[in-house]
Amino acid sequence: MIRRIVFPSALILGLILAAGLRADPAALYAEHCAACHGADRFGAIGPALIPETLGRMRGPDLGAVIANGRAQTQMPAFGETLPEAEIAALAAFVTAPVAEVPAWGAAEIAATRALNAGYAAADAPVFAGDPLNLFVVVETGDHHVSVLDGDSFEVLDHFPTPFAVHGGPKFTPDGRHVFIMSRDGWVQKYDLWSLQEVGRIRAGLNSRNIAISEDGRWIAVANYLPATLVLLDAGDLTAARVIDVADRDGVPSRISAVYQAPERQSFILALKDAAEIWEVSTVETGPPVHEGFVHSYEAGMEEALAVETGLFARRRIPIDEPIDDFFFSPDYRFLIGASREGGRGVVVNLTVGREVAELPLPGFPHLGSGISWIRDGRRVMATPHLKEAKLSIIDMESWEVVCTIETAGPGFFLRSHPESRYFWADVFFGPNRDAVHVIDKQSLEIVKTLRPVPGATAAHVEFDRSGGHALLSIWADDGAVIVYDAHTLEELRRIPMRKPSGKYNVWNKITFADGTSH
Ligand code: DHE
Repeated sequence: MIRRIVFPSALILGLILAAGLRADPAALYAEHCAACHGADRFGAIGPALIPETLGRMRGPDLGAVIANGRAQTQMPAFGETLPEAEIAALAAFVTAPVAEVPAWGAAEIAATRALNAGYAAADAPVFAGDPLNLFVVVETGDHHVSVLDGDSFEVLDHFPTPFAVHGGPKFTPDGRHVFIMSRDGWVQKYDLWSLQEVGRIRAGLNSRNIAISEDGRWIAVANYLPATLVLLDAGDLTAARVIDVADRDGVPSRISAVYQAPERQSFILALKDAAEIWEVSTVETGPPVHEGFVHSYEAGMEEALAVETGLFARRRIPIDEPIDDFFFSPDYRFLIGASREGGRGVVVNLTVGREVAELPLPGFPHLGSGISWIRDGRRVMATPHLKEAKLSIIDMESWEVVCTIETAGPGFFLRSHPESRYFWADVFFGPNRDAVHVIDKQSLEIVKTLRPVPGATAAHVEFDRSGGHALLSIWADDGAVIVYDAHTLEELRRIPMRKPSGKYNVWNKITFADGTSH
């Protein structure tokens, strides 16, 4: 019989203390974990065991995973073989910072590149449905992705991903290939016509997100560990360039996130540990040199900030404070950013390269989940707040917060579609995390609050290509994707899934439809 052990976190320290010197966690790690998770804890056939990844994982506590194993993975249960104190010591050991980050440059990255030997590119989709109305659904419960036909809602494929996928997958402009990133820095390429993995490569040790260039040729990987921006060839997954990310004084910085700016043919990224935004060209002609931007540079900085030329040329835009999270105007002239703790947002004109407005945004705004649409002839955007039960609606011409909408709790994701009169806002935190608000885009009134599975987190919505259906995730191990009629808001069907998180419609993503994420 399997012994199920649950570790209330308060017990862990006591157990370690009680174990005294008996449990040498480094020796325990070397004996029981290193073969799969790497001697340096940065992963091997198993995921990296470092605080940068583990601290962000939702799910059972670490002691319980070590004791009980992970279903449907090679992670065994140690509850029968190790005393509780040793399990607690191991859990503490793998959540402590790692003293030394291994080198992860072009050679190390190249050594991880693994192409699928069985992959055969199909000449046409191997299924009958509309290839541009597919959904890619990330199932975090079993570390798989399901490919869903957006008309019949049939699951066309269910394939394994690297451990702990985070952020939105990125699609080639023709919608044929999708790139998926894990927190451990793996980038997986999948062919949506052949329904097969093409290959994967580990571009970082702990990564933030990825972006694809406007022409579909390059994938930018934003890393926390090490502090690099890696440019992959989207065709064969080779690393074309590894750029060390450091401020103008040479101090390394993590990247908050990177996005494609299609109108500018560039990637835009913000540095997390330095007050700089970078624009990296994705065309041979280098970055667009906009009249006026140079004047924003401080005196004496010209040399450090000299404009580079050619493919991947970088332009630095100095700002007042580092930003964690950001959003763009649809023409990519303006970046709206915030440091989550700062209580204020800033608007940066990317063309002239300087801050042009400030916004009062307390309560950890989650601008990365922002959406925008036209209301009364003016473009507005909405952002949730991770620590306040409200949404802020911002006028994108005057840069004023025009109103806030009270919600049943702090939310995480927003979604809409050009053909929908509503936007959907989940309540991700607190006792009402099973609720989702449907809000009229013009009146800004909550027209309905759905609570499809009382007690279970309901979050992240995506529309189909036509805007006629909205799909909502129930984030539970025996969860589901629920399909709603997006006009009547009636539930139509439930598709069982293992803790589905984000889902992404090919058409909405490749057309940058108003209401979807980047
Ligand atoms: Fe995310 C997207 C940052 C925690 C699920 N999240 C993003 C993006 C950023 C970001 C910058 C946009 C990247 C992109 O799509 O290219 N996320 C952060 C954080 O800073 C935060 C708060 C802390 C952290 O862990 O890093 C955070 N995110 C989470 C979670 O805990 C979530 C709910 C579960 C998980 O998988 O880790 C989560 N984040 C998501 C999802 C998206 C995302 C599903 C894509 C949304 C979309 O519709 O595009």
